[in-house]
Amino acid sequence: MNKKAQAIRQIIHVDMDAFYASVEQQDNPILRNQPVIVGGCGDRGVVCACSYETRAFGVKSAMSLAKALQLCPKAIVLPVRMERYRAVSREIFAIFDKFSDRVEPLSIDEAFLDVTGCDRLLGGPLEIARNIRKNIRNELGLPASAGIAPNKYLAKLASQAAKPDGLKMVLSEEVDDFILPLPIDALWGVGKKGKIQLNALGINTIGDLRRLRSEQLIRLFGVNGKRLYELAWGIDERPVVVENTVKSIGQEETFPADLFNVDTLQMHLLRLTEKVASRLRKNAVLAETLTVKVKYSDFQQVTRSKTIEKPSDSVPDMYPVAKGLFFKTEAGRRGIRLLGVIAGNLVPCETVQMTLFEDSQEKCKRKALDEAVDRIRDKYGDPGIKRGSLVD
Ligand code: DCP
Ligand code: CA
Ligand code: CA
Repeated sequence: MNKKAQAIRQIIHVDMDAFYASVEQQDNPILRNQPVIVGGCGDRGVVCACSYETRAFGVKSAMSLAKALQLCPKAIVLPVRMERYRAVSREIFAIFDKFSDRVEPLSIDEAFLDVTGCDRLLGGPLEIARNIRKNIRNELGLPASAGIAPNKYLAKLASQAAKPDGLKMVLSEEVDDFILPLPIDALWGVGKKGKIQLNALGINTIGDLRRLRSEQLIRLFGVNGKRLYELAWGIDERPVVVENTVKSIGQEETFPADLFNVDTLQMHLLRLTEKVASRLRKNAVLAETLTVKVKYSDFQQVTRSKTIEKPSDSVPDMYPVAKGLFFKTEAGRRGIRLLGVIAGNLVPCETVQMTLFEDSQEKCKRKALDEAVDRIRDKYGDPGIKRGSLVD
């Protein structure tokens, strides 16, 4: 582990406070200082965002609206205006870009900035973070919290600790004081299940977790154990990855002879879907939409697209959608010379990391299978592996 390299990095994490709710309060002054809930979000009746005025009552995001209104009957519930939040998000990222050319978006309302070595031009990290928050406040009227630390993980914990509307810097020598008392679910990857598992072992804080050796954690949590061990020691070597400008990932194939046979075409469709899924995983992104592209014998081209229920990088989620789209074409009735699968509306797969231990066993198995296929493909090229359960 290269601790030296870690110590000299300066990472800022900025995360907007109660983002959707704050935008609503900013756009409509009547709502300011009022308990505001933004709800709906695909699933009926769920809290997407809740202003800090509601949090005193115990309202949280992902809670049912019914429960939230029980806790905070005076809350004003507003519908989601996704377009507006996306537009504000673009303005926030434009501000980030003014302060660093090393910006990694993590979601609609947060990013990491690597400001290592920026001191002379823009001031030290503290000054940069202050100015970013000031800019966001002055230009957009919105509250943001920021954390500064030697790595991404600690910077994110720091911004969390600074909320709402605050700034916190954790110096290398302060890392232990900062993280040891934190509950273990402050560690990336420890969700509800992981917490229960660890609590059962008498491990409640990150400090407690330090008592376990790396091997013990690996025995308990497999590959994730190593990562937990490092995080418990405040180690996180992941670099800030500048925005992936990839907007879609697609894979297509032109056949040597036009294909009429639907079964053969489905085998190709599965193979193409596997390749796309594999590339999604490598890029740490999830697809929100899938498109199947078909070129008929006469070169006429059609595409069929659909939004996937939950953004995914997994073949068992993606293939049934791809198949549905495929059957919306004239496959079987007309010869097909080209078939393609395209994943679009890519979103960072942060949420997947965050719920490492939340996943149902089934999902873990699928993921393990997906990753095994990735490894074989890396080693031997296209494996020709077929998932029995997916092929008719
Ligand atoms: N969001 C959502 N559904 C969730 C969680 C979040 O739709 N289950 C949306 C609404 C949030 C936005 O994403 O405003 C950002 O999510 P955050 O987790 O950053 O939460 P907030 O910004 O709302 O609050 P905080 O101040 O805790 O960051
Ligand atoms: Ca936020
Ligand atoms: Ca966020």
